[in-house]
Amino acid sequence: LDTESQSLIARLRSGEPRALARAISTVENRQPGWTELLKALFPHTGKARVIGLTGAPGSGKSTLVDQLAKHYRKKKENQTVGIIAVDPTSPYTGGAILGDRIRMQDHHGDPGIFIRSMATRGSLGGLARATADAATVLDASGRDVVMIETVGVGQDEIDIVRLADVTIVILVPGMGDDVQTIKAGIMEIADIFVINKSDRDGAERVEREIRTMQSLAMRTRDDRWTPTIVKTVASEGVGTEELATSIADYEAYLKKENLVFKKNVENWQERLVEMLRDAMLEKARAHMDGGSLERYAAEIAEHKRDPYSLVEELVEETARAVKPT
Ligand SMILES: Nc1nc2c(ncn2[C@@H]2O[C@H](COP(=O)(O)OP(=O)(O)OP(=O)(O)O)[C@@H](O)[C@H]2O)c(=O)[nH]1
Ligand SMILES: [Mg+2]
Repeated sequence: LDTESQSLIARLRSGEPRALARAISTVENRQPGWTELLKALFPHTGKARVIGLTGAPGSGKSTLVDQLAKHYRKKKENQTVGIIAVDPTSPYTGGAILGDRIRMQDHHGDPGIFIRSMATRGSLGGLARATADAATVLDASGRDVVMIETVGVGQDEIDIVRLADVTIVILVPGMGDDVQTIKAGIMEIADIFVINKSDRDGAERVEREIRTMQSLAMRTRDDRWTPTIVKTVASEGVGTEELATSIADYEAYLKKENLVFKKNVENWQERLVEMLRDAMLEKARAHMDGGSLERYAAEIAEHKRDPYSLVEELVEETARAVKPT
């Protein structure tokens, strides 16, 4: 590592927000030295509690994250918090992105809360990778709690929350947001359900639906935990304490059942596959000039060659090229 990187790491480890922002940008944008940086930071990770929050656009994720952040700051240990808000870039919620940024300025002035928004859909290495790497940097910087907010819409989100120690799925009453319409995949990842906007009619109904779904579940979870349900009114701070207690309860449960390590191994297994896939693909691409992929695709579409032999050839070529001489 050059002296500049070393000094960046030292400043980051002492909690300096500017160093933190710079390091996250470096890994997020895959700037020169990003892997070296992550390699150097990895030994300092594994201490932060990572909490993932997901839910439909406008369900109150940011408001809830905000409340939790305040809670952890005040709570006995005066914990430091890092927040990653994965921006919804879908045009439907375009207006909400700006709203997020403004609302989250709330903590400005408290260096104990660091907020970063990621708008990197389609970036090199993918959104899930970028988010995971940003979380690694926050962890290494000594943040006690890392919260990741993401809109619960698809596989990307499931991949993102998978790296969390605790996953919270936020539902709201009404608005066709009933349990039935929520993607099954999203419902399954919840360790805790939050019914936010409980000041509205229908919170009881959502709770009943979750209970019904739980009683009908085809199989019990591997960890045998029954996800808790917490009702909140995030905009008023109602239910924040109870949610924090539920989070702590689940963490205590994992510890008591010796499941923390197991969960970590499972997470890493998935992430390793992804990292390997990325790295291999990158190597393969390095052997093709920019236009090759498009040209190959055209040849296949025209039935001039078959994709199966092509992939075999490319894999062999790449393997030959990376073999040490
Ligand atoms: N009535 C009511 N409004 C709430 C509650 N919690 C949040 N809101 C409001 O709902 C709106 C959306 O809240 P956000 O926290 O931005 O929601 P979000 O899920 O982060 O939204 P995106 O990031 O755009 O997906 C804001 O106007 C909040 O003030 C609640 O418990 N009750
Ligand atoms: Mg938000």
